Amino acid sequence: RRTVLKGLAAAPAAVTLFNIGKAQAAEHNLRYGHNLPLSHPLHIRAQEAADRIAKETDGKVQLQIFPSNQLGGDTDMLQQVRNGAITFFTPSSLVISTLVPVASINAVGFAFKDYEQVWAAMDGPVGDHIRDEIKKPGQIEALDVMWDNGFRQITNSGDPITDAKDMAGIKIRVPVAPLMVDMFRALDAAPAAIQFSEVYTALQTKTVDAQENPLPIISVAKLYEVQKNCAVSNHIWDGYWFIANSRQLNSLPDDLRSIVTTSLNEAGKQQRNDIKALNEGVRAELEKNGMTFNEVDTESFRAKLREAKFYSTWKEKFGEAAWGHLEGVVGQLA
Ligand code: X2X
Repeated sequence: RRTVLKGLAAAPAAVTLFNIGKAQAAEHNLRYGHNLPLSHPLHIRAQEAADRIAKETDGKVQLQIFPSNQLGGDTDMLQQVRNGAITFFTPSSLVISTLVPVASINAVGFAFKDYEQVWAAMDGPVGDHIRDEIKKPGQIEALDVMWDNGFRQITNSGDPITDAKDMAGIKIRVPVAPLMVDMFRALDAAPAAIQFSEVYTALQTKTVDAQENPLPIISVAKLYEVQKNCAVSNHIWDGYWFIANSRQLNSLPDDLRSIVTTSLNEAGKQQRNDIKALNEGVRAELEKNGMTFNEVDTESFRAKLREAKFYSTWKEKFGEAAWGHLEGVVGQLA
């Protein structure tokens, strides 16, 4: 509760000149919280959408963005979007899986070969299935376009990780998601579920030795300052659902709601391109900042997961329907 009040009282991070010009009170103030620094494409594109919304609604709708966990950690923001303290939140598939378990199905180890498969699944049957589950309890819903987080890579500060056996005993931070804890336990690591807001400090103080995230996040969150190696594991793909509080979204007049959702969905499509481009370019920047990259024997990881019955366990948890949708796109898993 304290963090909510603190966050809402704070000035918006990026008040644009346009919004200052439109100083008269908006009729609809929408609040959006997320967990990433200002320099991440998710924030940049969302801010562009906010500017477009203000302009196209003649200032009637203001989308105020609270980046960088200003409103609290992911668990707090998930609660806030459910109870209407905020209108929007972008949890990753992992973060929302604490509420909607099937949402972590895209994070089954080594499910996707490339982005073509990712978007075929998430803009298709897998995404539809998850979207329905998100909506079921009646509090929140996901906008049509999912935003990208990326393929996740493992960083650490000890010896480089090149094979699954190198994971044994490694203290690794994972997002607060049962699937992630289970997957890294299956690899004989010692996973610790920690919210993103605490990751830099956890690495700096050596509470954990390792973490895993897409390269754009490793860059914007400056994790290269507290990590030495990056193993290019591509072990899972992760994305952000653009979640709305249903009551607030649907209480907007149709014309205004349409501007809001169209602006956000189109920004999401552009954000996907940004991440793709960054994935290709950011490695050189991270190397300049002292990180060393190495390839990994991904087959050793898959074999270890199979052996630990990771795939069969999670197939049962997610259910035949969801698993079938995923295999329909990526082929037989495991
Ligand atoms: O917490 C993470 O690692 C992050 C930023 O990737 C997510 O939001 C899942």
